[in-house]
Amino acid sequence: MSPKILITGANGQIGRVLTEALRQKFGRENVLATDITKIEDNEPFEFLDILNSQRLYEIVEDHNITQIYHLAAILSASGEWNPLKTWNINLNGLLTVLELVREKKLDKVFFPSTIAVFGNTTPRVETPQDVPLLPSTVYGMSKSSGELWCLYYYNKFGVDVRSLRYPGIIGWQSLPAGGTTDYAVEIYHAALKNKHYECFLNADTRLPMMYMDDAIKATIDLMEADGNRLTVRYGYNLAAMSFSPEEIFQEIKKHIPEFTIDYKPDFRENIARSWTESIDDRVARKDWDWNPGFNLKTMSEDMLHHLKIVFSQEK
Ligand code: AKB
Repeated sequence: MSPKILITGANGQIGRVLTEALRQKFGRENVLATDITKIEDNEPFEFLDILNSQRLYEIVEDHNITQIYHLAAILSASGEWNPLKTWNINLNGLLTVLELVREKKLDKVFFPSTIAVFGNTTPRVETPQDVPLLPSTVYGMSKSSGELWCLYYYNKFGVDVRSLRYPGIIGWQSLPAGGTTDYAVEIYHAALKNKHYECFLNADTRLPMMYMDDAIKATIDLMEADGNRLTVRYGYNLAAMSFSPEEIFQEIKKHIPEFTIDYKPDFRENIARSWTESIDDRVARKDWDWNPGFNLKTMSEDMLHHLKIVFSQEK
């Protein structure tokens, strides 16, 4: 029998693509999108503010939900403008979901963690799975505490919680909002539209990144994996590629030779510097056969191909 899935934050950068992918796999009627705003053609859909626990309980009962992908969160850069609100949404939102999954005995829950859990005491290169976590942003603090809560609910109550530490995610389907890795999506739009990009990070600030297709594959594969094989119930390290703004710029320039760039780092540079450069994801590879499909070259070809189509349809 098909699971009945609820996605929170379904209109976000990952949520939109994940909702579509899950609908392809399990059938549209089995995947309920929820968010605080609505976009067109996203049925079935329910409005949901993740802090409204009563509404969440009602929706889960009304739709006979069996699994939750809990994506609703405020990201690293916007989180710094309103730390207490970010903590409230990110941490209390998660606790509401975990408590509901426990009480209603739902089958599974997915929690997106992030490379933002790492901090200045974390080894920066090929960061291992288990390392000191002293995150510098409230977003990172909320996700690192969230990982601990996931582990607690798994150990104490047997809640089947699964989690990934996403790197920066790059996709053509939508522009991200409020993250530090957003530049790596914006740069493709700017290359095609203006032939110039002003980058808010320094030229050499390397970060772990991943193409959207791989992020969606990783998420669904982890959720579908045999639970007995999983040894990590907080956040799995997950890697595909690492690059700096200058490296992605040079890659795009191979396709658009007239493309130019300026570097004007802002507060997001400090956030990026507090994260790591590259990730050791051997545990994910061993436990549930994780293997990424895209590198910087193949991702750039695919991004530019799709964005050209999208922009030509806008004209
Ligand atoms: C952000 O930049 O805040 C996110 C993330 C790495 O979690 N993309």
